Amino acid sequence: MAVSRRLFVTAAATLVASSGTSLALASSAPAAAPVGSAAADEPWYRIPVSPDDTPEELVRKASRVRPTERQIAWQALERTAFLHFGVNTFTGLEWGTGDEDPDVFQPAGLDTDQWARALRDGGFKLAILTVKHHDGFVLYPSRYSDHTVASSSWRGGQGDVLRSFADSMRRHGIKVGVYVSPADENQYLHGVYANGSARSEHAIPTPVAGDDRTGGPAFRLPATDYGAHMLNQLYEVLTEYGPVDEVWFDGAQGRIPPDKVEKYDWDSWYTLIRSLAPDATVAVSGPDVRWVGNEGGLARENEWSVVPVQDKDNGRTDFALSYDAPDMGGRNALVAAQPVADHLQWWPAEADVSIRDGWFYHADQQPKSVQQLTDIYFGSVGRNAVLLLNVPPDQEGRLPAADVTRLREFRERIDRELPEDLARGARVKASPGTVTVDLGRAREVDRIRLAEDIRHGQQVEGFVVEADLAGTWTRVAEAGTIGAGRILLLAAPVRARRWRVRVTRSRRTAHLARFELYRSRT
Ligand code: FUL
Repeated sequence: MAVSRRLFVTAAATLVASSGTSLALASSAPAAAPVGSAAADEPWYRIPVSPDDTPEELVRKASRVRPTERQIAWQALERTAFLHFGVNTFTGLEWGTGDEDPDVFQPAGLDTDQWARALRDGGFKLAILTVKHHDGFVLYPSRYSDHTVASSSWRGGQGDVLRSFADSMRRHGIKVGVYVSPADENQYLHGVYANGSARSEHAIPTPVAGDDRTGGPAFRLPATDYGAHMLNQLYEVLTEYGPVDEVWFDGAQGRIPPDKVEKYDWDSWYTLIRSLAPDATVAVSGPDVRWVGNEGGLARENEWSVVPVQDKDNGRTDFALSYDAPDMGGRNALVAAQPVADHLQWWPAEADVSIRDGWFYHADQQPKSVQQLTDIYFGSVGRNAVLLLNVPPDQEGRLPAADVTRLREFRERIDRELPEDLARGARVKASPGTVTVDLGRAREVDRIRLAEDIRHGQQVEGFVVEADLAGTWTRVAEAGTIGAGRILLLAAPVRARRWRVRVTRSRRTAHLARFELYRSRT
C-alpha cells in the first residue's frame, strides 16, 4: 500500500480503499490553526514554546509542527552519498593543515561518471562532494583563494572537480549536494579566518580584479572578513554549478589556537542560500536537517522529526538537548528540554557514516561488509532517518573497485530484503486506529514497512502489527515511532492472510502512507 491520494476516515467508519491511499488512523479532532509565529514562507515548521507550557500543551504544539516542502522531498531520498575528496586523499590525513602544497592534488584518472554510475547502481539519489574541507583546499578554481585545483599542475591548472562532479551526477539522475567547510585552516594562515574582525556589511559578490561576472544577483549582507569569504565562495558554487539540493555545513572550528574563534555568520549564509538555491536543504549546522548524533549511521530506536531546539550564534538552529540524547522528541524529551528550548521544529535526522573507517581514502582500509551496510540501512532508513553513506574516491580519482562492487551488492541485498510488497493491491479496511489488509491467501511475511504521511506531521507514538493466526489476532511486532519510514524485521517468517496495524498511542490523527508486507529472499 503506498500513498497517492488521501482518504479521510471518520470515527467508526470502515472503508475499503484501493491501493495508493493515505489512511487517517485516529479519531481525534482535525488540526487547528498553527500556534505562534512561524516564518511567513514556512508556516508550521517551527512553533515557539514557553516555560509556562504544560506537558500536554508541549505535545499539542509538537503535533502541529509540519515539514516544509523541501524537507518532505529530502526525506524521500532515503539513500544519499558523501564523497570526501581533496588534498587529504593524497597526504593521508583526515584533517589537513591548510599549508599543503596544492600540487599534491593529482587525480590523474579522475572519472566522475564512474562515481555516478556506482552511486546510481547503489540506489543513491543525491551525492554531496567536499568542495572544501577544513584545510581550505577548494575543488573548483575559486576567485577568492589560491589554495585550489587551479594551483595544482593537474590538468595544467585547468581542472575543476566540482564541474565534473555536478555534470556527471545530473547526467545520471543524481541530485547534487555540496559540503563547504566553515572551518578553514588555509584562510587562518592568510589572516582571514578568526582574525577578530567585526561584522560589517559586505557587497556579495565582492568584485575581484578582472572579474568576468556581470548582471547576476547582488547582495549586501553582514559578515566578518571570513564570513564574507564564505559568502563569496557560496555565491560561486550556487550561481555557477547549480541547481544544488543540499548544502552541508559542519560546525567544527578546525585546529586553530584556543584563544582564536570565528563566530560564523550563519544568518547571512542561510539568506544567501535561500535566495540562490531555494530548494536546497541546509544540513547539519542548518535549519532543515539535523545530525543524528553519531558517525555510525544509526538512528534511535524511536526517532522523532519534531524536536526541541534553541536559536544560537547568529541564527544557528541548535539542539536543546544534547546532540546524542537517547530520546530527542518523545514526551519526556519535550519536558526535559523546556528550560532551554525556544521552539519545537521539524528537524529530521541524517545518519552519516563512512563505508571505510576514515572519511578520506586510505589504501590500508577496506569497505564495510554487505551485512554491516544492511544493518546500517535498517538502522537509518528503517528508523525515520536519511542515510548519508560516505564513499571516498582514491588517488586516481576513482571509487575503488572493491567499494563499487560493495555498493552494488548492498543495493541487491536491500532489493532482496524488500522484494515485493505483498499488500500491494490488497483489500484494505480502515477503522479508528487500525488498518487491516487481506492478502487473499495466506502469505509468509518477515519484513514490515510503514510510513506516516508526514504532510500531517509525525503523530504515532506507539503501534502494534498483528497477524490473524487461526482466527486470533496475534501480535508479531510493536514499536514506538513511525515518521517518514519504519521497517520492522521479524525474527522468523509469519504466515497469515490478514494483517493489521493498530496505533496504540498517537498525538493527533495519524495518517498512514505505507503499510507494506514483505518476505525477504536472503
Ligand atoms: C566531521 C568532520 O570533521 C570530518 O572530517 C567529516 O567531514 C565529517 C563528515 O564531519 O565533523
